[in-house]
Parts: sequence; C-alpha cells; structure tokens
Amino acid sequence: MRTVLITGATSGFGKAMAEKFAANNFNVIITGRRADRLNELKAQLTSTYKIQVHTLEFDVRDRAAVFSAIEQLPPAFKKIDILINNAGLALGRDYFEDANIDDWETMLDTNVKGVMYVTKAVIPGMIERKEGHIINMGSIAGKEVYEKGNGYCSSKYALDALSQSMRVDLLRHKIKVTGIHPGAAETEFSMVRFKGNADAADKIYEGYKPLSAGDVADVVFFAASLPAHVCINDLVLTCLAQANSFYLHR
Ligand code: NDP
Ligand code: 8X3
Repeated sequence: MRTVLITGATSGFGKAMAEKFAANNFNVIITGRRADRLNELKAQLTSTYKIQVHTLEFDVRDRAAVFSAIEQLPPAFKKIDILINNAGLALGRDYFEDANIDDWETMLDTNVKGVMYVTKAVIPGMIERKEGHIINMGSIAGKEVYEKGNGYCSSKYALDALSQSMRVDLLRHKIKVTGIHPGAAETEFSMVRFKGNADAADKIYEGYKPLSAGDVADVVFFAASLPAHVCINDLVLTCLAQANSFYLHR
C-alpha cells in the first residue's frame, strides 16, 4: 500500500485530502497542531476504511520538532510516497503600512520555511528510492498580487518559487513536484485570516459558490494518480465565478 503524508490535516483541504486518499486505499500520515482533531480524524478514517493512519502533532515552524517527528515515524510509515505540503495560513488583510509585522513573520515562517523543513526531512527516502511526489499547496495569491495581500501574497509567491526550484533540483532523483494554486475556497481559512471575525469571513464567500475543500482534494488526488512518467507541474483552479485574483462575479 502507498503512503501519503499530509500537513495541516486538522481542517479544510488537508482533512478532505486525508479522506480522499484514505478512500482510495492509501495509508495516511496526518499532521497539525491540534491533537484532538488529529485523533478524531484518525478514528473516523480507520473505522471507515481498511487503511492505517498515523498522527504527528507538530508546528511546521518548529524545525527541531519537524525533524524529530519524521525521524520517529514507525517502520510501517517510513516509506512516504507522496508528501502534500498543505499547512498554511493568511493573517490579516490590511494596507502594507497597517499590516502587522508579527503576522508577516508567522505567514512566511509557516508557508515558506515550514514547507522547506518538512520537505527536507522527508526527501532522503524519496531520493534513495528514486521515486516520490511532492505537492505544494500554493494559491492564486502566489500568481497575482492583490490589494492588501502583501504578506500572504509574498509567502505564496515564495512558495511558488520554491516549488519551481525543487522541481529543477529534484529532477535527477526522479521526484515529481507539483504546485497547486486554488482560488477562493470555503474552509476555516478566512476565519483564521480575520482572527475569528465571522462577519468578515462570511463576506468573502457571499454571492457565489466558492470551491469546497472536497473540490480541491479531488484535483490534488487526480494530480497524484497519473502514470509515473506524467507530472502536472503547476495547476491553478478556481470556482466558476472567479477568473483570477481580481475578477469575481457575485
Ligand atoms: P484551514 O485553516 O481550514 O486549514 C489550515 C491547516 O493548516 C490546518 O489543519 C492547520 O492545523 C494547519 N496549520 C496552520 N498553521 C500551522 C502550523 N504552524 N503548523 C502546523 N500546521 C499548521 O485552511 P485551508 O484548508 O483553506 O488551507 C490549506 C492551505 O491551502 C493553506 O496553505 C492555504 O494558504 C492554502 N489555500 C487556501 C485557500 C482558501 O481559499 N481556503 C486558497 C488557496 C490556497 P492546526 O491549526 O491544527 O495546526
Ligand atoms: C487563498 C485565496 O484569494 O484569499 O489563498 O488569496 S485568496
């Protein structure tokens, strides 16, 4: 059986991806900071599907914790076929001069350095086997900068550069690298971005049908299911109402 490691599986895309891969006979390693949610998801997946689930509780910003968690994986989970770097967040939506510097640092540390740490910890096995697939969850915010997107857009542009760079460097090891860039999708993303302000979060999804976490999981699974010699390098997906970062028909 193949194994997928999904970061940020306590909510949104990561949780939907864990369900999708489990339903398709993958063993899954799910990570996040909220242990209660990881345990709940593990119980749900193991009772529904005939697969194995392992949980890892760590903050992707904590370099030592990332390496220690991956090193201590039980033998049955050590061979990771697919790594999905999904854990990430936006914090705040303010003009540059009003934006909070701590928020910028959290976004860059999580969305960029977190991906570097997790990938660095996971790739030795892929390199040894000359096989593996790394899927990085970018965003349309990493393709077109929008007003008040400063810190988040910077982090997702950096992640896009990282995906491209990994693809070039890991080519000789036969490791696929895919960047997936969703537009607006209704998850806990906006509640996190607006720091619990439900009105502000709800407004983001008003007047149109956004992507769901399941929609995104389906596309990620498709990218992960192609023949060994085929790689989707870069993929932008939006709901029908959204053309890009600027044009949203409500
Ligand atoms: P959610 O807020 O629903 O989920 C985010 C996940 O990331 C949670 O499981 C959270 O787990 C985890 N996470 C956040 N920070 C950390 C951290 N420091 N360490 C470990 N895990 C962390 O958002 P989405 O599912 O929507 O977002 C998933 C990814 O998709 C993100 O990278 C986001 O930027 C990106 N994206 C989202 C879009 C959207 O419109 N929703 C569109 C395009 C891209 P926990 O809190 O338990 O640690
Ligand atoms: C999330 C999509 O448009 O809010 O990455 O930046 S957007």
